[in-house]
Amino acid sequence: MFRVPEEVASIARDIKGMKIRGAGKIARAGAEALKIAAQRYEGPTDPERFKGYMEQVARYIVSTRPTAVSLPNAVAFVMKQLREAAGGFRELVDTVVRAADDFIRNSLRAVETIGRIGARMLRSGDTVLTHCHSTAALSILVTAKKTGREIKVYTTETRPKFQGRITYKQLVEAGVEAIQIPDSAVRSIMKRVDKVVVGADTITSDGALINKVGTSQVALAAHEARVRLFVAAETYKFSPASVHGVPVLIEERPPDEVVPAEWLKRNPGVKIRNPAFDVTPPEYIDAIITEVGVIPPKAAAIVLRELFGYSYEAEKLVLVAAEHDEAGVYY
Ligand code: RI2
Repeated sequence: MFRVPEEVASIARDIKGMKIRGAGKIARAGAEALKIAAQRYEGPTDPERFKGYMEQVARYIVSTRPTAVSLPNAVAFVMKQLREAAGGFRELVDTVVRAADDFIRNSLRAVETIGRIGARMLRSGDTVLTHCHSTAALSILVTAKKTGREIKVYTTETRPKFQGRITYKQLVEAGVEAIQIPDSAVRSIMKRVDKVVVGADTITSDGALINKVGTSQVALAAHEARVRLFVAAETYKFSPASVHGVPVLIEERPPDEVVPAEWLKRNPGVKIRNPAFDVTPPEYIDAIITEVGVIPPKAAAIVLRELFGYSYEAEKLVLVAAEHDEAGVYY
C-alpha cells in the first residue's frame, strides 16, 4: 500500500485546507514535501522501486489543489532530475534533496527580483490597488517603499476567505500606507487609482491570467478607467500544458467558505457556488513582471518555450490534478 510520512501528509492537508496558500508558497511546500518523502523513505532501496514510490508521492502532492500550475511545475522540476538520475539509492535521494532545495532557493530569489523590477515601475505618489494576497505583488509594493517611493495601496478584502487582510497587515508592517476596501468598492475606487498590481496562479500560453476570483472584475474596472494593470508572476506560474491545449481547472471550494456552516444547516437546500479563481484575458493586462524581465502577456508562449522547451512533464501532472476534481470548471 502507498504510504507517505506524516509530515508529508500534513503538508498535503495544509495545502488543501489553505493553511499553506499562495501559488509560490504551495510550490515551495510541494518541493519540500518531495524532499521529506525521499529522506524518510523506508522501502526497498532498489533504485527503480524508489523512483516508482516518488512518482506516487508526486501525484499525491499535485492532487491537493488543481489550479495553480506552480505546484505541478515545482514537482515536475524535482521529478525530472530524479527520472534522469543514474546511480544507487543514496545518490537518488541526494538528487531529490538537491533539486528541491534548488527550486526553493530559486523561487525565493525570483520573488525578490520581481520586487526590484516591479518597484521601478511605480512612482512616488502613486495610488496602487491590489487584490487577494500575493507574495510576488507584495514584494513589488514593499520594495517600492524600501527604495523611497511613497505609495498608497488599496487592498480588497477578497471574499470569501479574506486574504486581503493579510496583505493589508503586511503592508502596514512594512510602513506602506494601506486602505482596506470591500471587493464591491473596486469600481468606484478605481477613479483614484494609478496602477493595479496583482499576482498569478497560472498564466496560459496565450497570456491569460488565472488568479484569485475577482481579479477579472478588478481588471475590467481598471480597463474601463484606463488604469494600467501589472501581473507579478514568477516563470513557474506559466503553464507548459496550456501550450498543448490542456485547460486550466478552476477550483471549486466548499460552500461553508461563502456562508457559515450554521446558516447552511438552518437553510437546507440553499445552492452555493464557490469558484476560487477566474480568468483575466490578455487584453486587460499591460505587462507581466517576471524574474527574467517585464513582458507583454502575448510573450507568454516565448517564455514557455525558452524555459520549458514545451515539455510534457508538467502537462502530465496537471492532467492528474484535473482528473482529481470533476466538479471543477475548465478554462
Ligand atoms: P503568490 C493565491 O491563491 C492568490 O490568487 C494569489 O494572487 C496567487 O495565489 C499568487 O500568490 P490562493 O492560494 O505566489 O490564495 O504571489 O488560492 O504568493
